[in-house]
Amino acid sequence: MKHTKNFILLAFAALSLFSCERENLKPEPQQPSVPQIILDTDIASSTDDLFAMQLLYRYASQGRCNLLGVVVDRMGDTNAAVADLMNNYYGFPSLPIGLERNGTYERFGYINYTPIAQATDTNGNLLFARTYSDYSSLPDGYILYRQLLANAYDGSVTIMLTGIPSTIANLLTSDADQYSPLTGVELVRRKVKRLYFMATKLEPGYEQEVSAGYNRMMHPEAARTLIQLWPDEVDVILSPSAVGNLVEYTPEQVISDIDWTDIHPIKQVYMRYDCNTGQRMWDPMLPLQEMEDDDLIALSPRGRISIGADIKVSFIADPEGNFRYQMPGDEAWAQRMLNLIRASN
Ligand SMILES: [Ca+2]
Repeated sequence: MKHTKNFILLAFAALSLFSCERENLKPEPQQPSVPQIILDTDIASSTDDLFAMQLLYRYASQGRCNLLGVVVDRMGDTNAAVADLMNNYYGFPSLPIGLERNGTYERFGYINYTPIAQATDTNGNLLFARTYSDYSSLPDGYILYRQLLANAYDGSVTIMLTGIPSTIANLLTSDADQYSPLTGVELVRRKVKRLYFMATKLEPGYEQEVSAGYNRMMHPEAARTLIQLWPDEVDVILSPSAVGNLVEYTPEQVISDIDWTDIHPIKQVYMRYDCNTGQRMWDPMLPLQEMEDDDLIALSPRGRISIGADIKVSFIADPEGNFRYQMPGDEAWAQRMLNLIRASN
């Protein structure tokens, strides 16, 4: 009996040794081969967010990137509904959506998208399919960030912030929760590869801003939190308004380019609203930089950013710095950028 017991114990020991060895042989999890992207959008400030989204859906459909989720950083269920119908229209009905509930609501530049979200066909059915009927069930934007980052490979996530920095600020000030034992800052430090932020009025030769850009003015405290808490180890690429300013997609051209249907969310926006408001293709500069050739949009040398009491930022050149900003191109460059946006329709 004793012998049998010893034999069983030995067998167990051998088995556990074997499984330890198997554990050691297990390959390291592979880094994803394509960019893993979270879009953080104010969606109803101007129409350029819609084109940034359209580009991302197209790249994702071609397998060139993976969309992890959409964060709607402007408050309001209608804005979440527009993100939802965009996800559905472009073939991503399961893409998670998070909604800001402690940020900016109706400030200047706000487009009320209710007629798009509620548009119906002649039978009274919604013109654009949606996944959700009740947007109160969506997680807060910063909670979605925490879920997505907790599940991502280390150093793998690219964030594209084409809107107001309130949700990122809420992420950065968040504490450990059921999704991760890490604070928001630690989650960003560990999981995020790069942040793109459509912001600033920095231009070559202007190392100090002349005025804070729109996205930061929408929530100055959040802008300060982002710049002060963002980890030095994680790269940031700013897209100053001077870059997108050069790329104009006129409302007439948008409508005539989408000539095969009227049932298209961007075309519906252009058919129902006066979009001739001086807006330019600012936000698409983020996906274009990430997904197209490296030399498509020139970048400044590396540096650091400091933020003053007036939330204007100064750029201090530093080869070890984690901030760079995009540089505007010439007329031929602007045409090339516009063509890439038009090709995504
Ligand atoms: Ca925007």
